[in-house]
Amino acid sequence: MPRLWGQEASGNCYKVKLLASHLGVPLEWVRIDVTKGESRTPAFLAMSPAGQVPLLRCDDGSMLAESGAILWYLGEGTRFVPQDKLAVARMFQWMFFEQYRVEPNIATSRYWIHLLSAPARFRDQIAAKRDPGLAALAVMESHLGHADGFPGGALSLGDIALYGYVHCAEARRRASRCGRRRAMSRRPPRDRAARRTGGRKAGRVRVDPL
Ligand SMILES: N[C@@H](CCC(=O)N[C@@H](CS)C(=O)NCC(=O)O)C(=O)O
Repeated sequence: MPRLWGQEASGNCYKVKLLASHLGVPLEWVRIDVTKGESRTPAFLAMSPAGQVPLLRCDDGSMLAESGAILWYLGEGTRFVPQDKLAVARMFQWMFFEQYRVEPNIATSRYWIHLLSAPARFRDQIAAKRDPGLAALAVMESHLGHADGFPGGALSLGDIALYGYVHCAEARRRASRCGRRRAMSRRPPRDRAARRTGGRKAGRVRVDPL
């Protein structure tokens, strides 16, 4: 069974759990507390050079980091990847957009506010992220004026990638259609395997609004 190192409140980890849940792929969940430096230990860095979660150990023992790469690894050849070459490229267009415009603004603010619980300490940084974060949401909203997803059509890895953080952004109403809520609202089920291994708390990912 693939093993996923992650932290519940991380949208990057949530993306992977959400896709795995849709696909019925069981994941063994190993909880890492990045706020306590658990992703920067020598042992973890040996598996993940950037010292970040999510980190996937594939069935053959290979390690894979970066949420987008993991989504592709799990999703390739499934209904979450379009058949048409241009549609695949457009799916990647939105996945790269997520990493460059959404994740650096919305995810980092969320990290300071909710994981570190230190909004006052990071007040200036959070303020600096607000306009670019809203601008990213506006780009998405504009796209949704003429499409029903990212890129549109059947649910794709682009929808999953963007849903990871946008669904819990403060201005989430702006992108309320992102990922077509009804289909996306399915949350990962409890990870019984992870509960068996080491008693670490796993299961339903709870993501609070930013
Ligand atoms: N681009 C990466 C970002 C991963 C990332 O930022 N992970 C955070 C948690 S959401 C982390 O591990 N932070 C701990 C650290 O950087 O030390 C992805 O999409 O997976």
